[in-house]
Amino acid sequence: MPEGTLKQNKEQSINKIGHALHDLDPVFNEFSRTPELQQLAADLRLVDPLLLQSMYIFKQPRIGGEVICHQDSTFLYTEPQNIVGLWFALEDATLENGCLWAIPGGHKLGLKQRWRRGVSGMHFETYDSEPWLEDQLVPLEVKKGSLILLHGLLPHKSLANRSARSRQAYTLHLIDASSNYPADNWLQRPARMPLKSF
Ligand SMILES: O=C(O)CCC(=O)C(=O)O
Repeated sequence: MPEGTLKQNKEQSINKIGHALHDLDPVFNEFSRTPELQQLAADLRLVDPLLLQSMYIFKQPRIGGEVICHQDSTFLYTEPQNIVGLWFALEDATLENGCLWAIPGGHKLGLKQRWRRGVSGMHFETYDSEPWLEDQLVPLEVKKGSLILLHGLLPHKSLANRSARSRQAYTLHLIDASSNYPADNWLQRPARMPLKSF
């Protein structure tokens, strides 16, 4: 609303909470640092995994917004590009409440953009200005409790939630300690809060 008042209560207005729940909150720390997830990281050939960021995404009933097609490496760039996204469905994710969509094999198409910090602020650096072939996106409808693994280069999106049901998700992004995480990435940790492993 123009005057800054909320249309509905605060709990149903929050878009997402991030980006260090796994380090700041004991509940999310416990959820994110399990032997099973540590094994998953090893299976994904992350030799020395670091938990880079976490987000609680609410996708609220009726007002949950669209997330346009993107690659996570655009925002969380590493050299080499080995970031992995873990997307946990905390509720059933369906076509009606805005499930994820992804382009099968799209992680082989190369990085289109980087969101970089420059002298005058953040900007996109574009390597490939061709739009995503959105007709190749397929829906990833999943049950509550499912985990979707996202390669950092996989193009994915989610549509707006116009339904009466929320579509809550928790995401965690992992990198390998041996990869370079540039100082001009948007997300930076203060020195007093270094990234940690499992
Ligand atoms: O959960 C969603 O709707 C989209 C999340 C996503 O694409 C992301 O955080 O990179």
